[in-house]
Amino acid sequence: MMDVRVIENSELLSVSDFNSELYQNSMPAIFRGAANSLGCYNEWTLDYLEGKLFSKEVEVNYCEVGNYDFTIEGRFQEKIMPFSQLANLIRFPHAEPGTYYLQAGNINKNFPELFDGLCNPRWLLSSDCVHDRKLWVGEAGCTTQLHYDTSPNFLLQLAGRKEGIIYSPLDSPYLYAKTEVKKNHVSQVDINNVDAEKFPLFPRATPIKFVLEQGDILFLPPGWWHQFTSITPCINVNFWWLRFDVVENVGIEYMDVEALVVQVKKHLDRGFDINHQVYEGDIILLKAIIKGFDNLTEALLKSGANANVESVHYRKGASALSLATERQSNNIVRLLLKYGATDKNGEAFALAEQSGYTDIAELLQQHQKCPMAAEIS
Ligand SMILES: O=C(O)CCC(=O)C(=O)O
Repeated sequence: MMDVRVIENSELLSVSDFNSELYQNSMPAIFRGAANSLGCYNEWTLDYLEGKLFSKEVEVNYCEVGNYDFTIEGRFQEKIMPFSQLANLIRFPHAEPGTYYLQAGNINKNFPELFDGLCNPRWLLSSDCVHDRKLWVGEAGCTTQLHYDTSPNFLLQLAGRKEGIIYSPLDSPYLYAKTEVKKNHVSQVDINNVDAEKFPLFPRATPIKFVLEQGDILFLPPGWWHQFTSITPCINVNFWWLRFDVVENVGIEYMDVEALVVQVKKHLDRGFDINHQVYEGDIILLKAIIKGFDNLTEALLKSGANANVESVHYRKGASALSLATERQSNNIVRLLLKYGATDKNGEAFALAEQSGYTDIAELLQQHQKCPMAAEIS
């Protein structure tokens, strides 16, 4: 059995350490008490939610036996009821044998009453794109079936205690994802009652178990399998978010420009700005240049990235053109010129001359004399 990383003094974890130690290494972690230190969640009890949502009709799942596996027809029933009724079902023992769960309520769409009381986990930058905020309110004993998500997730434990079991994406061959479209992120295995004949490889998977306490935040990178069970009545909010980090994709150097334009467009359609800053503070175009990805640089320029952007991180004030020159990337210099880069104060030209990069110096000089030349050549 492995343990999840627990960060006790999460206020000491900077955004860039979060990025380099956890996000980029696909490493889950619990930030103890981090939701409490945000301040906005201290009131989030059942009474607080009832005050905000009293007579609002909400969709609640009722599950008599087993876990809430949405891929199994009839596993749970959906019931519409005022929130106050759900609150009472959670507060007081009831005659029904099963459990009630307001599961993954879409806050952005259905719960504007809660907007004022929400704030982002500290490691989300404004340039990250939160595309979903979900509300989870249920009794002890509610279990969400083992599955993974494709976006990074912050799960906030706002009331109660919840047990989590997670598995690395590397365990996927042992977790038997369903094969049907739209269900293939859900495991076929009931991990509390494993059918050993049907799932012989399951014992090779390594579970990581932990308990989320009131006030904790769990960071779950994309692709990590997870199943949660409420130990007591629980209130959770989770944030699914995205970063515009096509630059980090494995194998990107082999993709063609048009395929990358499609990827970039997907991010833009989700609300990203083409001049989105990565964690280090520079925009994505500069990162592509530094990494020497000609194809991605072209895709970003084609999609409207600013060819004259200046760095704040790699070398403060350096232009995209100077950074490409420093790296002796003739192709990228040519591309930047084609998409409107200008050599402010002749900095890139001086750099090319000093470093003996005669091809680039010539390109820059030619362009200065005749801006169309770089495009023609
Ligand atoms: O808390 C739960 O029941 C499930 C939460 C979950 O699946 C998630 O945050 O992705």
